[in-house]
Amino acid sequence: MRRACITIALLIAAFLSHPAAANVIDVFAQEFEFVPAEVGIAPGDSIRWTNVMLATHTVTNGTGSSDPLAGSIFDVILVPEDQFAFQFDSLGVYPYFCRPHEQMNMRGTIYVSGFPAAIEDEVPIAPTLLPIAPNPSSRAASIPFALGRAAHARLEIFDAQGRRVAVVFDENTSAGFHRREWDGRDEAGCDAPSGIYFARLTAGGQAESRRFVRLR
Ligand SMILES: [Cu+2]
Repeated sequence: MRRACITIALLIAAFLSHPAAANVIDVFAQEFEFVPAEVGIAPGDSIRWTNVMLATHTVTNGTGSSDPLAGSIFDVILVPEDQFAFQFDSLGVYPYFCRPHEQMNMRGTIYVSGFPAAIEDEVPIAPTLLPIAPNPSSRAASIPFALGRAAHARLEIFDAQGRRVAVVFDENTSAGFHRREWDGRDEAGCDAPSGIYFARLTAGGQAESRRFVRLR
């Protein structure tokens, strides 16, 4: 009897916690910025903030500490490696900020729209490359990046002379955080030599580059 009750409770819990097509989108506290800073989602989607810095941050709704509504919906302290997820059920625009780094303009905005296609255009694609690891790398290099909204994106590797060495990917990419590996091989499949390289992420006509070193 008790087991049946637990089973039914679990089924109800699973049903309630599983609204149709809800997504979880990652935002990272990275280099005193929220990345991506602007995210468009649909009602029922969740944002999951992760602090990948060694500093402590907060995720506080509102436009700043002078905002009378600051912290009224969420106000969470994230120590290094902490995560906080929040499900946005209601339509609206939700600005938020980090209390300790408000003066550094550490802010973001979540757009919750019932018409994702309409609001999508208002959210910048803002292709952002995050620090490549390991750096220097001897074999594969892990390249983290983020997009503010879904877009066709291309990630290329160039050498110090500006020659393209490899195309890591070139495809439609969802909003949020991603991580791709460059296996260290050039377009001919040969191991690229030691040296300075640049990863370049291009999306929506914008490009961002990040330097890294390869040591074999
Ligand atoms: Cu902060």
